[in-house]
Amino acid sequence: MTCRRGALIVLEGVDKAGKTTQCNKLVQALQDSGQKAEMMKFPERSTKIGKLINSYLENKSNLEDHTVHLLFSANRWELVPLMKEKLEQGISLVVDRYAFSGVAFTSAKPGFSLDWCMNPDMGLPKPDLVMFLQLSPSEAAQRGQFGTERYETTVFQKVVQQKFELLMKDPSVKWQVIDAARNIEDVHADIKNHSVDAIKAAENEPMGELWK
Ligand code: NYM
Repeated sequence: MTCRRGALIVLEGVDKAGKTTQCNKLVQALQDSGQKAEMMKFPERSTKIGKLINSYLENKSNLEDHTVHLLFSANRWELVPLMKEKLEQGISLVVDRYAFSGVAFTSAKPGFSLDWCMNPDMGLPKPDLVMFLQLSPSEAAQRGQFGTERYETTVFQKVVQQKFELLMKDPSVKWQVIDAARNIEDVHADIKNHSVDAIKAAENEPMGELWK
């Protein structure tokens, strides 16, 4: 008997929405209930491409805007063989940011269309579920100061939020909006329920290709 594939579950949202905390809690909860699950995050800063991105985000180097967009995409593509291998082994992947962050952040810069930004990520493994952790800019501000990385300003994040809203109109992607203003445990319970359903549904479905 062939093994059932794992599900590709993505968490997206503006900065401070609690994505990383919730990804960690979800992986732990899935493992505790006997499911095979692992976490991944993008950008994956440990690869050669990831190191270029890291230095850019930390303002230690400057990269031309199109160039850095393509590097973020290349950083996803370089991990596709590993992602597919794990999914085929029945491991569900919980991913902290994916192509949607790629498009939302670059298209928030002047002169970048959504279409141009989506192109390089077309054909990536398609998530079985994308949960968008919704948090208003004022609620995000109450969670403390932004860090010192590039893009971490309230003005830029507001535009990023609008770009995410445009992406969420695409019915070819299974979006689920999660109210991230609630306490950590309530948000987690919600995320876990949606994930368990997605894992069950994915077992019987072939892997799709994003935006194709
Ligand atoms: N980011 C992330 C992009 O601009 N493009 C992408 O494709 C991805 C995946 O990098 N501000 C931005 C969003 C974040 C930053 O932050 C990565 P973190 O804290 O590592 O998630």
